[in-house]
Amino acid sequence: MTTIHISTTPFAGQKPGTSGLRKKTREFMQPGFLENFAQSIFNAIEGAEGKTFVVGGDGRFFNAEAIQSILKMAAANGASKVLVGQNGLLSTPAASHLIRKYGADGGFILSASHNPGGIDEDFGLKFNAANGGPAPESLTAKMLAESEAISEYVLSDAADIDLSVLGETHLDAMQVQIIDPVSDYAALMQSLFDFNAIREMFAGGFRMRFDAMHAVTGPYATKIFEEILGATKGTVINGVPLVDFGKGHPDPNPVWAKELMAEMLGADAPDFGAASDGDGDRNLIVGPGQYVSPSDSLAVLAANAHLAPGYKDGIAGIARSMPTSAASDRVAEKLGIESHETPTGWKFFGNLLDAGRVTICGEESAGTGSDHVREKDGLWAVLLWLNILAVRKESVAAIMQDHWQIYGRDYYSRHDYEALPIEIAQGVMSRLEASFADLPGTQVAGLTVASADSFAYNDPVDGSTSANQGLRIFFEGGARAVLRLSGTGTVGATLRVYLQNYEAGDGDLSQDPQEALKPVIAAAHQLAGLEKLGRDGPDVCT
Ligand code: VG1
Ligand code: CO
Repeated sequence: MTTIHISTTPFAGQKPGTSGLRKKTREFMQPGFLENFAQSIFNAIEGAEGKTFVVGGDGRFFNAEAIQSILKMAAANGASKVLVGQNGLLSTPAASHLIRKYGADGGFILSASHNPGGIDEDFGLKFNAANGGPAPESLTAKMLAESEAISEYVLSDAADIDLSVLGETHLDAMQVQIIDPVSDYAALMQSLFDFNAIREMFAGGFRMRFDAMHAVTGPYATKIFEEILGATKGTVINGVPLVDFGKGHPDPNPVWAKELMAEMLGADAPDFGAASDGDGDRNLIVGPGQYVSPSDSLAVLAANAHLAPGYKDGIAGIARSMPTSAASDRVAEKLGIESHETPTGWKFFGNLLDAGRVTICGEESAGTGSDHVREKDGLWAVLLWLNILAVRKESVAAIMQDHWQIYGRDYYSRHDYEALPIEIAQGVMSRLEASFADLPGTQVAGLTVASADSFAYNDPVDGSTSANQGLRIFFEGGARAVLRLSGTGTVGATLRVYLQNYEAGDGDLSQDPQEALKPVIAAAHQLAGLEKLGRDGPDVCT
C-alpha cells in the first residue's frame, strides 16, 4: 500500500456554483478531473491529516466510482476516518446530519441534485463544512484558487472497498465505516415530529402518494412512511434509486413530477401528495386538486411549526432566499420574529442558523428546512406537513385558504429559459441593469416601476458582502419581478424570471397564478427585452 503522487495541470472551470461543482458526467470522468477538484478541496481546508469525513451521494451514474477515488485520496491525504453510506448512498440532509452527529470535519456529497443523471447527463460534487452546511463563499473561493494552481494530487493504490457491506473496514491506515444511510436520519425525524399522531392518521385511512423519482429518497421514504408510520404499501412510487433516475428529471415540480400531479389533480386523489429531488433536499407538496407553491409552503410551515414537538416553543426567525415570495415575511411579522432575505443557495443560511437567529429557512425552488441540519430537507418538509395535517385534521386546500385569508396571497411563478447562448443571456441582464437608473416612475404594461436594483447581501453574522445576486424590479402596488442567471446548469446559461404579486386576504384568492401575474409578466418582458432571447416562451413554468 503506497501513496501515489500524480502530476497534474489545472482544468478550467472548476468554480463551484450555487451548490457545488456540476458538469456533464463525461467531463467529470476525464482522467484527473474529479481528482483535481477533490485535491483542491483537501488543500483549501488545509489538509486532511487526522480528519473525519462523511462521504455519500445520490446514486447517479459515476457515484460509486467517484466515491472509490475520494476514499483513496482521503487515505493518501492522511484522513483518519471516513463514514460512507451503504452502497454509496446518502441524501444531502442525511449527510448533513451525520457530519453534525459524529462531529466530522466535513463531507463530500456526490450529486447534481435536480439535474438528470447518466453518462450523457450531469454529475456533481459538493463539500460541506463541519457545521454540516454547504461550504460558504469564503471556502468555495479557496477551492477555486487551489484548482487553478494545482500541480499534484495523491491517492492510495489500495484496492476498492466493498461498499455493500455494513461495518468497519480499513483503507490503508484510514478507518472506513459503512453505515446504514437511513437509520440515523429516521431517528432524527422521529425526535422532531409526532409520529404517533401521524401513525394514527394513516391508520384512520389517510392516503398519501410520495414520488421518490427513482432518486435517493426511495429507501428513506419507504422506511419512514411505510414501515415506521404505517402508510399502505405502494404509498412510495419510483422508490428504487437508479443511476439514470429512470431517465427522468428528478426535479420535484409540477412539470417534472407529472405522474404524481396527474394523480393528485385527478378523480379519487389521495389526501396528500409529495415528491423529492435527486439528492433528497427539495420537496413538492400537493393536496387533492391543490398544488402548494414552495414559497407558500414555507410560510404555512413557519406559521404552523409549533404544532410539531420539535418546534413547540416557537421559532426564532425565518430566512428566505431573495427570489422567494414575501409570504414568509408576513408570518414572521405576525409572530414578531426576525426575517431575513439572503441570496439564492443554502450556503447563505448557515451563519443565521448557527447563530440561532433563524429556525426555518426556505427557497422558491422547493427547498425548505430548519436548524435540525444545515441543508434543505425534502422529507422533513413532508413530515412537518403530515404533522400539521394530523393535528389540524383539515385538508391541504382548507389550510391554504385559511392561510391566505389571514395573510393575503402572494401569487407566484418562476419562468425558466434554459440552455441559452451565454452572451445572449448576459446581454439581457447587463442591458436591464444599465437601464435601472432611469426606471423608477416608468409606466409599463399598466404598472409603474417603484424602484430597481441589483441585490447585494450583507451577512449580519460575519459581515461579509455578496454582490450581484439578481436584478430586482419593484412595482407600485406590491408586484415584483426578479431576473437572475442560474448557477447549477451545465449547458449554456439558464435565465430565471421570478414573478410575484400580492392580493390582500379579502381579495380574489382563487385565481390561476399565471392569470393573476399577467401584468407583471408583461412588464418584465418589456423591461428586460426578453424577445431578444429568441424563444416563444419559457421552457419551464413553476
Ligand atoms: C437552484 C435553485 C436554488 C437552489 C439550487 C440548489 O439554483 O434556484 O434555489 O438552492 O438550485 O438546489 P440556481 O442557481 O440554478 O438557480 V439543489 O436541490 O439542485 O442542490
Ligand atoms: Co437537491
